[in-house]
Amino acid sequence: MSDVVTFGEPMVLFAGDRSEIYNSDQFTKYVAGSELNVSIGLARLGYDVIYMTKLGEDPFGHYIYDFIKKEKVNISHVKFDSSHLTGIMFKSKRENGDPEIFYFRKHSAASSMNRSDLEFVKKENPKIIHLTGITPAISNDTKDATFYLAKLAKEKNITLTFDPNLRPQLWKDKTEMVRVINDLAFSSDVFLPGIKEAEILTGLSEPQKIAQFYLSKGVRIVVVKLGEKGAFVAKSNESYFINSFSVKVIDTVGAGDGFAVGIISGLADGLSLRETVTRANAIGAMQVMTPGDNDGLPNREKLEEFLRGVV
Ligand code: KDG
Repeated sequence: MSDVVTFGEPMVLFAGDRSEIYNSDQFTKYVAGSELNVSIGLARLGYDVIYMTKLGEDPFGHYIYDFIKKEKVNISHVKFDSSHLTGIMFKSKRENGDPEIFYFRKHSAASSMNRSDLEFVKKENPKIIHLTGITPAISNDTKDATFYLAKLAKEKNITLTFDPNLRPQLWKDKTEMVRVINDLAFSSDVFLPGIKEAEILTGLSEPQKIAQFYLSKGVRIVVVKLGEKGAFVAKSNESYFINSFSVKVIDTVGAGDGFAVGIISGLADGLSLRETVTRANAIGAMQVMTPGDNDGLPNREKLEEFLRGVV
């Protein structure tokens, strides 16, 4: 029995040296992908994480495979696909705010994943399944597979954590994005929207009202991420704000994945909700201090040092 199962699309990331991709001359190679970032973060904390994906039979697919292997993520279900390519992502370098993002991922190997690739999860029976709103956006097959895992989590009483990770550029239209993401959110146990995402999904702007909306749909724990202001957390009998950590931001991408690592690991370690969200804020903060999408995710020692204020 593994601790966590997740699946999604990993990409080779080329991070440019200027504030626009157009003007960048030098690009540094990293590996990206929300669910992969979460898997890496959890593996660094010592969890047994199964990450499922499909990679192209190309240099980038092999590069990603070797990268994940080194991180000790369980990749026994990862497949290579010789008829599709590995996805690629570009991002610019911004001093302030979110970078510009551009993808080459249409018809990628990962977008050809379907529910039959996830049959193994039934036998695996993990404690937690983690899903994001990116995977259902990349193809109809991956959308179906995402709903399949959400249903399986319900049937087998597996905790489902869900990060909406809205990527409007991957959806046909906003109405479909909101409908699909809310359907998945309503079936999750722990929902992790950013405040701007939650505004798009609900039309509400106050964290308390947003949390109440999802709790009334059956979600057990709602954590609204507020960036520099920390997070608002709510479940049936408790709700409060938790402050963030003040750090020097190098790049904001991957903060939400770091946050999810803190939530999932806190739940798995049996921490209180307050301690769990504090850990989530800490890992999110550690991630934004680095240029890649997962290079700031800590091991236990670094996390404890950070929490003690040593760093
Ligand atoms: O959450 C960080 C991700 O945005 C990044 O690593 C790439 O998965 C990614 C995406 O689809 O944007």
